[in-house]
Amino acid sequence: MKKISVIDSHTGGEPTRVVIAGGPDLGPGSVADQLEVFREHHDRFRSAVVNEPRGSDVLVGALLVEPSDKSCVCGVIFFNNVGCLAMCGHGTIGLVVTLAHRGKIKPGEHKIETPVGIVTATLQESGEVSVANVPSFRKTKAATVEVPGVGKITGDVAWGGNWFFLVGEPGRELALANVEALTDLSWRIRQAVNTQGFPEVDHVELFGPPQNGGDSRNFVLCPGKAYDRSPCGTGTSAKLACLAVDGELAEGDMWIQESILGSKFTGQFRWLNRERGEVIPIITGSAHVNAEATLLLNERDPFCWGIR
Ligand code: PYC
Repeated sequence: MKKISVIDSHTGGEPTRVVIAGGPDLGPGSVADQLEVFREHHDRFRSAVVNEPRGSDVLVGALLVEPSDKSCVCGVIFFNNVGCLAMCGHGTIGLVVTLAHRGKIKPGEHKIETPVGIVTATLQESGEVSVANVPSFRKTKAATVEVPGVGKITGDVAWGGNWFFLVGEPGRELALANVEALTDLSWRIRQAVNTQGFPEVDHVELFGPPQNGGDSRNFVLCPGKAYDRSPCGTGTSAKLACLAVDGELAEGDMWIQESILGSKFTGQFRWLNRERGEVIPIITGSAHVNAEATLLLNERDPFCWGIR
């Protein structure tokens, strides 16, 4: 019987499961190198941790690994129901709150190595966490794609630690009652975007007017077809990069992004390279630990490695 120790939390409603013991040995190297080993040799471990019957399509896993940069408190590989994520904003906030819950860190600044770069998380005395994310930028403004069954949809392609297609006017109200329609629309958009020039896009982000005191509400569809219950840290980062280059938000000003649930992240940015349109987004939010558990993997269980 294999045992895996995990701590669960949620950030604005979006769950994170941090693997604190029992993970595979990924060998030496950077977290990007370790991600390749994880992808190549340990995909069933990923599935066992996040997929049914122990998890769900919504759950994001966070495997703690050795950082190659020793100034970092840890390295992390994020994963979901279908594969690995380059970065995860809500997951980083969940990870920091989990490390604090375990007494591993105190309020202050903590660097974390991800496969796409080092992020700096600040745990505040209040328990809130601010994440200075990886450099973010817009690749393409106003790309129009033909979406079968829908028509032409225009959006921006931007990187915020994952690749996003951001649609400002999706033509549907961003309300929980519309989740099925929003999921169907976003999935169609993603397929059209991927086949019509942007194969790298893995998340679709729809925007609408705020309903809970923020600046905007979003609906984010993740690569495994689950929607993000939080405002999505990497999605908010991609949005900040677009706002910055369009001159719609000034350096240091606050942008409050609501999720489809109404939970909020506060975003700000600082310029990294104004000519190239590169910003460092800073995303602030809160997470709550809600379980400490040991997962049991018994090879005699037909669904030991998850339902995939
Ligand atoms: O917060 O960056 C994020 C995220 C990505 C996928 C789910 N959450």
